[in-house]
Amino acid sequence: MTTNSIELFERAQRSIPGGVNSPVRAFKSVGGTPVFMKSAKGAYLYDVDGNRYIDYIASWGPMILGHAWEPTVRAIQQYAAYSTSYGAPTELEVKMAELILSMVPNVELIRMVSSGTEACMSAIRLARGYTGRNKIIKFEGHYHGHADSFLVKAGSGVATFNIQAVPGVTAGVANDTLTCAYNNLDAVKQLVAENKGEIAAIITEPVAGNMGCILPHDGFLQGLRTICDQEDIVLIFDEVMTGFRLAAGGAQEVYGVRADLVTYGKVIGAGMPVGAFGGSRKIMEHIAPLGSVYQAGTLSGNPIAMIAGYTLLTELKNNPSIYSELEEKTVYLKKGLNTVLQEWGKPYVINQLGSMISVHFSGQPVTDFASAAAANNQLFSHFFHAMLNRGIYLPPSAFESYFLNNALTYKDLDQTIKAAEESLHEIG
Ligand code: KE4
Repeated sequence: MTTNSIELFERAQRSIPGGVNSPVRAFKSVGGTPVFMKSAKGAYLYDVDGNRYIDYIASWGPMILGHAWEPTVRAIQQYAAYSTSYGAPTELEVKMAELILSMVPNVELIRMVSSGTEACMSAIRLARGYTGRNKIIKFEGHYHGHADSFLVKAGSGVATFNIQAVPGVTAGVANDTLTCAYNNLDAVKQLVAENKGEIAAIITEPVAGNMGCILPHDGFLQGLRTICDQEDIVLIFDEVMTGFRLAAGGAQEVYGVRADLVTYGKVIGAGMPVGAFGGSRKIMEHIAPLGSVYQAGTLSGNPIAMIAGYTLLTELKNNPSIYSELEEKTVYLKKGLNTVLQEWGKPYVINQLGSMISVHFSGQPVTDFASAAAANNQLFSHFFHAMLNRGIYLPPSAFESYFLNNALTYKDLDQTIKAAEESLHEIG
């Protein structure tokens, strides 16, 4: 029963475009009415009709230790009483920057912003200012936020709604964004050769999470590193999703490949609005006020967001076993889903790394946007609702990764696997 959600959604559409403040929340690709949440605790969400859900979105990544994690809540309450914003530098920002630098060794300077979009937008501007070049390469199905340069063949909501060309993005901007298939190093080499000396940056999700979860092929990231070294191109890892989720050092630590610039979001704010971009001093020194690449933000380094993120990152740094616990839980879930999907007997693929996982109803490996889009995503919509009706909250799109939180118990995982078995039986 979701009466209150239905009423709220009707009311919301009278004052908010589509009734939501971010398109993927609208359930448009899976159909039906979005569920309005009232509260959450640990691994569980509670909607406005009193239904409980086991959460596999984790607010699209941030809630890695579960919702309303006590130390973060207490820190926010304490610091909010001092003021929620100063518009002046604070020690909290210095402590946060020092903590991130201690966890990601190749980041020598870091700038805080208020979203992943801002982080990626600023990183691209910096790469262009540093190199004096205009073009960037991004991969089809990757999503780096909604800045104009990135809305070319993007993933996440842009893919979910199959928006081929986003109105409002000028041809001039779009022409400076080159795209090719993820995991296709030859295609990257061809683009670089065709645009010799014109490419400022290659930006990639080191592990893609915006077309489902898709891993880099062996050698792909190192291949990008080599190309960038040879061509003086800035390599940007968009770790808004993977940063501090896959490991304390993110995908850079997992794959042993170092980018020139790295962007962060989600986990570093513990659910508060935070993004960041950082990298080598020689590049970051071009950012104002040191250099002329201008970037700014009224609420950048906001004290409440800083103390929330600092509290969470400190826990992750001091307890690296959290990552192995998350991996073990995700592998357990993967094994259970594999069992029920094999019994179901139709084509499927599960992609997983660390606590990122996604199920694709596909008879071929899902390794790039084309193969993700070729999956039976209509069937995913039915699976999504069958799971939702059984109290399992998956991302409402086949073009998203699921995120596990460490508050999940093995009982929750067993309940999820059971719900999947029943859902697959229901959808036939
Ligand atoms: P935000 O501006 O939404 O904080 O971050 C943009 C962004 C940048 N880079 C990556 C790899 C991302 O995944 C994101 C945002 N992720 C989506 C989920 N796929 C946010 C959910 C939403 O758009 O509501």
